[in-house]
Formats: sequence, C-alpha cells, structure tokens
Amino acid sequence: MWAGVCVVVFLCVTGVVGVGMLYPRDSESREVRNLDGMWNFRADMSPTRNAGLKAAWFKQPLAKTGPVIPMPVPSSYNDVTQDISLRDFVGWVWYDRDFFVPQDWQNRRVVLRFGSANYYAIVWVNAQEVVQHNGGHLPFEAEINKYLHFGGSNLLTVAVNNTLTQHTLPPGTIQYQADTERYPDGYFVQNLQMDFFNYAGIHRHVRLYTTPTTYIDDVTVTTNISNGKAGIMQYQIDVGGSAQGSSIKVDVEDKDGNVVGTSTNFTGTVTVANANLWYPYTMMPNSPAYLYTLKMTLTSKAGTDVYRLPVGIRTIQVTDSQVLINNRPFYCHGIGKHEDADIRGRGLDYATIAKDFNMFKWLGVNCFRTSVYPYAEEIMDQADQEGIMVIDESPGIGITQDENFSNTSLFHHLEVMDELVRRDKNRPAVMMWSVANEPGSDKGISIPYFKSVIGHTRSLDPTRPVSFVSNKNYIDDKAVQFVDIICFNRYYAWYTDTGHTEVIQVQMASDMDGWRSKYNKPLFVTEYGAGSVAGLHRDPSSAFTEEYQVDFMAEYHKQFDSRIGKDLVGEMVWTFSDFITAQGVKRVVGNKKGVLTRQRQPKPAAFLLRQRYQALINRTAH
Ligand SMILES: *[C@@H]1O[C@H](CO)[C@@H](O)[C@H](O)[C@H]1NC(C)=O
Ligand SMILES: *[C@@H]1O[C@H](CO)[C@@H](O)[C@H](O)[C@H]1NC(C)=O
Ligand SMILES: *[C@@H]1O[C@H](CO)[C@@H](O)[C@H](O)[C@H]1NC(C)=O
Ligand SMILES: *[C@@H]1O[C@H](CO)[C@@H](O)[C@H](O)[C@H]1NC(C)=O
Ligand SMILES: *[C@@H]1O[C@H](CO)[C@@H](O)[C@H](O)[C@H]1NC(C)=O
Ligand SMILES: CC(=O)N[C@H]1CO[C@H](CO)[C@@H](O)[C@@H]1O
Repeated sequence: MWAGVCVVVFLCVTGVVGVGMLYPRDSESREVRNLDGMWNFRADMSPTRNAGLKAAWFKQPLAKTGPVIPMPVPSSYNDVTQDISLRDFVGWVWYDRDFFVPQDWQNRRVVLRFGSANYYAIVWVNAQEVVQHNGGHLPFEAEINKYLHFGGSNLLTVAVNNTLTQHTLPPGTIQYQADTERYPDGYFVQNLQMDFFNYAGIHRHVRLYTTPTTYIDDVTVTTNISNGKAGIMQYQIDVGGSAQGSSIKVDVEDKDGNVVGTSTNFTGTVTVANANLWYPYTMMPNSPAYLYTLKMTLTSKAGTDVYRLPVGIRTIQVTDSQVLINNRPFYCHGIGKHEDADIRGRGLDYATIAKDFNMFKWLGVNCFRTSVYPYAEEIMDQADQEGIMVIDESPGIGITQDENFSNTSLFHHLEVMDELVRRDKNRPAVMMWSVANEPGSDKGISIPYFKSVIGHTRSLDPTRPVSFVSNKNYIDDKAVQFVDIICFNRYYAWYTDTGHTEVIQVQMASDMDGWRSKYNKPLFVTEYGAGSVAGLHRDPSSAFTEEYQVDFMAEYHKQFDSRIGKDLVGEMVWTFSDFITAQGVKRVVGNKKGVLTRQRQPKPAAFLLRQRYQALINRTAH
C-alpha cells in the first residue's frame, strides 16, 4: 500500500501506509482472484509519449481512445507482435480490462496487487488513480474499496513506462538527436548501462485479494537452533486496521499438519523440539528444504483472519573463510541467470520456472544469484521448496559514473532495499543480500554511498550477510570494506587477453591472494564465463566456439579446486542460458555466455559443469 503525492513525475513522495507485503494466499478468511489473461493494450506512440496522460485515456475503456491489441498479462510486450516499433518502444504503454466484484465483498478489505511492472506504473480503478509505483521488479498493492462498484463491473487501467533515467535502478539516459540531417524529427533513443534487453510491461501476476478489515498485515520470522536440536522461531506479527481488542493464536504445523508449537503472543518465540532443519538439497539429499507452516489466527471485532507462512528453520553464519548453514560448511556451486525466456521476455511463466529448476538439479546447481534484479516470488518459492540457496540481488546495476551516486539515486536505492527485504525476509533460501552489481566501487564517491546502502540493509535484516558484486580489483576497490563476503566477477581470457586461457590460473591466483591478504574475508566468484555460439566449432579452440567455453571454464575450475575448503565459499558461472541484450556489434542476437541455449538446451559447457557439480556434491556435502 503506497500513498503517493506526485509533484512532477519522478518527484514522488511515497510513503508506506501498511508495513507488509505478504504474498496473497487463500485461507478460511481470504479470497484470491487472479486477473491474469488477455488484456487490451495500446502504446502511446505520440512524439512526447504524453498523449494518453493528456487525454486521460483512463477515463474510458481504452478501446474508445483508439485501436487496441490483445496483450497477455503477465508478459513483456516487446516480442509478442511483429511490430518493431513496439519491440523497441520507449515510453508509456496502456493496458485495461474489466472485472466484477461480488456484492458480499463490501464488508471486506479488497486489495489490488501487482507482482511487478517494469518500470514506472500508474493504476486507475474506475477512472480514479489508486497507486503509483516507481521500480520495475518488486510488488506493489493498494486497498481499493472506495473505488469499487460492488456487485458490478469495474474498469482497471494501467499505464507503464519503461524509461530509464539517472535516478532509476538500473539507470539509463534518454538521448535526443537534434541533427535533422541525420535523424528524423524528435528522434530519441534510450541508452542503457546494462548488458540485457530492457523488457517491459506487466511482468507478474495481477491479483485481487480480500481480508477482513482487521487483518494480519505482516510477519517477520527469524530462526535459530538450540542445543543442535530444538528449532527456535522468533516472530513479530503486525496487524492492520483497528487492532484494539484483537487476539492472536500462532500454531506451528509440521508437514503432516501436526501442531508442534504454539503461542498467543503478537511478538514471541515458539520452540520446536527435535526440529527438522531446512537444508539445501545437496547437504541433506533425503529430506531437503523442510518447511513448517506458521499458522496465524487473528480474532477481532471484524472477525477472524488466517494467514499461513512457510518457515524453514535454519541458521546462516559467516566466518572469515566459511559460510555455515546450520553450523555446517556450505560451498555454493551455482549459476547466475536472467529471467529472460522466449517470446514472453521476462514475463512470469510456470513452465519456464519448472524447467529451470529441473535444469538446476540436472546440473547439480545448489545456489543461484538473482542477477541483476529481484526475481518473481514464484521463483523464490521454488527455491524455498527445493532447497536451492539464493543470493538475492537488487536492481542496482549500472551505477558507474560519479553522477550516478547522487543522493536522489541513493534515496531510491534505499527504498528499493526496503521493498526487497520486506518481500523476501522470511525466505529460508535467501542466504545473502546483494545491493548492486559491478558499480563504480573504485571511486571515492562510492564509499559513503555503499556504507549507507549496505548499513541500511544490515539494519533491516541483521541475520543475513550483505554484499555487492565487484568487478574492480583488490587494490582499487573502495567499497568492499563494508561487505561480509567478497563477491567478484572475472573475465580473464575473455574481455582481456581474449583467447589466452593460459593466463587464467596465474591471474586468478594473484587476484584471490590479493583480496585475502587485504581483507581476510571469504571469497565468492559470482561470475566468470565465455561466450559460445551453439554449433560453432574450432579445434584448437578459439573465442565464441563451444570448445573455447569448455577450455576456458576448465582453467578456472583448477583455481577454484585449490581453494575450496580454504577461503572460497562459492563459484557461479556466467551464465545459465543465452539471453537477449540491446543490439550491438559485440552481441549476436544477445549474449551467448549461456551454458544452455536460450531454449534451455545444453551446450558442451553444460556437460562439463554437470560433471563438476555432481562430483562437488559428493566432495563438499558431508
Ligand atoms: C515516460 O516516457 C517518456 C518517454 O521516454 C519520458 O520522457 C518520461 O519521462 C517517462 N516518464 C516516466 C515517469 O517514466
Ligand atoms: C542463535 O543462538 C546462538 C546460541 O544460542 C546465539 O549465540 C546466537 O546469537 C543466536 N542467533 C540469533 C540470530 O539469534
Ligand atoms: C508471551 O509474552 C509474555 C509476556 O511478554 C511472556 O512472558 C511469555 O513467555 C510469552 N510467551 C511466548 C510463548 O512467547
Ligand atoms: C548527500 O547528502 C549528504 C548529507 O546531506 C551530503 O553530505 C553529501 O555530500 C551528499 N552526497 C552527494 C553525492 O551529493
Ligand atoms: C557420488 O557418490 C555416489 C555415492 O557414493 C556415487 O554413486 C556417484 O557416482 C558419485 N557421483 C560422482 C559424480 O562422483
Ligand atoms: C545511466 C546513467 O544514468 N548514466 C549517467 C551517469 O552519469 C554520467 C555523468 O553525468 C551521465 O553521463 C550518464 O548518463
């Protein structure tokens, strides 16, 4: 629930009204209605992209304002038509649809929730603005009772703008080309500082859900282990509406529905004797990822509200050379990825989620990074359920120039971290927060910026390590001093010394020795990788062939092997699958560093990785 007062666009004063952003779940007291499907759609192709806002297209059905086309929600809109101007569109696009609300919802609280819309969204119900949201990858919602026709039809209109500016995350710039001898009138382009296509639209579920007017607004759970056996759940429940005179019952249920702990406090502790701990699947092959259910029953004058939260009991600790899960060392053999897939772009799709997790298991992957923006909640759910650890990353990419470290950017970055931690704080799979990828952390101006963002994130969640991903070296980096685990991306023999795999070992060794002797913190290689065009061969290998990707990775693996169990706590190849980028002479229909093709078919590098990771499960799990 965001109440927004917008002076001009981008100077929005937003404030959180409620504190929570719980995932919508059915219960005895709550109803969830999906509004996904084929919506009406229209891009504002006017030169300023402002015709729709000026003419208030939200005041009537979109089809009455001009031609509309069907557009799937959730999905990116870019690749679903044959229209190149829509694929590469920058500016406002408009969506609308009708929905009915039953009469008997009148006495309940009705909330409209978006899983995400990239980037800036304005939402109207029956021609009245209900919410604005700044940010492309996190959920937002609004209580909409006062705008609804109960027992009748309602019009839902959404305008989404994918424009990236200096103060968005990721940042970008709009460049106007005034030279009329070279460009058409009013010509402008979006410059990006990121190596992936800026897919846009309503990317995740749109849902209505109901609660009683006094309701469970948020819950925060942290877990601990006592005497190696008992699980401790420390929790805090926040109530929305008029809490006066309300009472709570908290039951912890095991997988079979047996109540194994109970409490009647809003803030308290429940102890589970002989707890089944939550482990990544590689550490506990027979019963990984054990989830209890925290069932909360709130009773008030408004009736009863029930909400069930899955909770895994586990601890994470970081020493100067190890990550411990439940007091046992954890080595991450993982992968970086994108949400990118097929014609839906970055839109949510269950078949893709299932395929990607099946591929993780096939490869032996036991962790991934949500490079380089927060992923859908449904993906995070799968990680919790299947026991795959996650480095949960903010969309802080492209923060590279002095001007990109302004206080306006910092303020937005803190706000994004608030939203990310609020959404994912209760997830056992989240092992670490990453606040940014490859920022200008060699600049003096990055010091107060990262001190602030990392410190803020740690204050939001003192139970998990916090880091960012550096591409600077140990001599120049000025912000790594604030992190718990040193995460870095390396492309020796790719972006430098291209083709020379013989330099990899010596360069990686001095690199890692340098970090270690300067900071004495655990090391995590969050990216290394070479591009390969599927089907392209050369022997001896050379850049962009499938053979080169294999030779390249094998050299890195030798270095990793010499440090596992000493100071290296994780490795992640870049990347899971090929993905689309902006067009450029270095990118042949996208980035080809996938060990899988974009269609999730393995290249030879995938078989190398599978062999390595399956063996690592045996070597590091016990
Ligand atoms: C919407 O898009 C237009 C065109 O890129 C841009 O000028 C404007 O600033 C954008 N507004 C927002 C809120 O993103
Ligand atoms: C967990 O319990 C241990 C031992 O009882 C204690 O030292 C530690 O501070 C606790 N951790 C948290 C996050 O509460
Ligand atoms: C509930 O709170 C009371 C008062 O703070 C405390 O004495 C009691 O131990 C708590 N019970 C549980 C189960 O946390
Ligand atoms: C941000 O604001 C602080 C406090 O007002 C100020 O000291 C600092 O110089 C500002 N930073 C930038 C990059 O403008
Ligand atoms: C891992 O260990 C199991 C059981 O000892 C064995 O069957 C399997 O072949 C090993 N896998 C690899 C890749 O070493
Ligand atoms: C992407 C982005 O916002 N980049 C800006 C960072 O700062 C430089 C210097 O002012 C700008 O030129 C970039 O546009």
